[in-house]
Amino acid sequence: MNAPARFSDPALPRHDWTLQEVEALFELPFTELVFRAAEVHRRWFDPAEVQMSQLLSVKTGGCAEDCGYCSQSAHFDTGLKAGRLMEADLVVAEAARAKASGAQRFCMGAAWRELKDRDLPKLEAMISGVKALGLETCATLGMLTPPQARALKAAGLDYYNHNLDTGPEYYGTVVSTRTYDDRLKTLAAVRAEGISVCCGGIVGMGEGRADRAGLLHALATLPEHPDSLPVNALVPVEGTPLGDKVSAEGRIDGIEFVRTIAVARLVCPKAVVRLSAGRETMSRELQALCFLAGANSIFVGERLLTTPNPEMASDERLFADLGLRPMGSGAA
Ligand code: SAM
Ligand code: DTB
Ligand code: SF4
Repeated sequence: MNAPARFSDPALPRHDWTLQEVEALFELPFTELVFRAAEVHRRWFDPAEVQMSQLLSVKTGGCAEDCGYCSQSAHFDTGLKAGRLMEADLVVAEAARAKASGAQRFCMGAAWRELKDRDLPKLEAMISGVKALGLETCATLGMLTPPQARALKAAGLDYYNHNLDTGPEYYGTVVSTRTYDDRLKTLAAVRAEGISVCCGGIVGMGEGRADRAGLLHALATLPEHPDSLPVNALVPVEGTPLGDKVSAEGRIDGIEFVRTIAVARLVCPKAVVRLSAGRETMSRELQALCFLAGANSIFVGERLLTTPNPEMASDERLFADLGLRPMGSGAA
């Protein structure tokens, strides 16, 4: 017989989390929550190591979806200039620069509702070219069909990013052009083809703690936990409904952000938890707390997809001051 959950090892992955259990973690005293998360983090990872990914927007703007946070939706006037899908050789040249500056994974993002078969050959060329540089490959291209997922895997795709973004109840407030179920279908197609899953969400969109718990509950009860779990803090973009709302009402409280990271670490103990968008306006101390609470991945480079990210030199100083090093760098 399995031991009741409260007696079992807290570092072992579980898929039977209840929403109430996830909510109860959020309610723990802050230092207790961070301590527990730090303990679990050490069971699976070296806490001095941080994985580094670099993003490139390979197709910018003009997206058919109406995600209320996004600079790239054609539904909002954000002043962003839409572009065409980049040529593969230019993408591979950018990836080579990313590798030279220390990135281990290169993530190609496209502002699409779904991948169209006509664009597959270019994507395949990009993925195989980036892979040939010795980088891990990641793509985020919207919804995929199972045959498309198979083709991307065959081209050398290691990770696919497809976020659930928030709890199921708040989802309809954030986006109306697709459903939670649409997202789950693509995640299942990606998994079925043996591609690693990168799936997380955004906090600070005006959602409540119950929605943050709802997101983490949804991730923790997937048939397999995400391999990468990005926690983005909303980057408010002028002209988007949620960006304008957050600019008026204020950003997410830093302590609550750290709580979200810690709960992510506890409910998906083996996932690489990524401190993702929003670092540009976070203090060094807040980022340090995120690393203590179990974050062990960041995006590097001065741009995310369309918004700014800290300069490489300031991240290098932060790593040096905190005694952190890139994952897999071999240093002791
Ligand atoms: N179109 C694809 C999709 O939506 O899956 C891929 C690109 S989309 C920009 C990837 C993710 O970026 C979104 O799921 C969302 O979590 C994050 N994101 C987009 N805009 C953001 C913002 N302003 N602040 C924080 N995260 C954001
Ligand atoms: C993820 O969760 N965060 C990244 C990546 N996956 C694709 C994207 C962040 C985008 C932030 C807004 C922008 O730069 O446009
Ligand atoms: Fe399009 Fe992705 Fe932006 Fe939504 S988040 S509008 S799907 S690019």
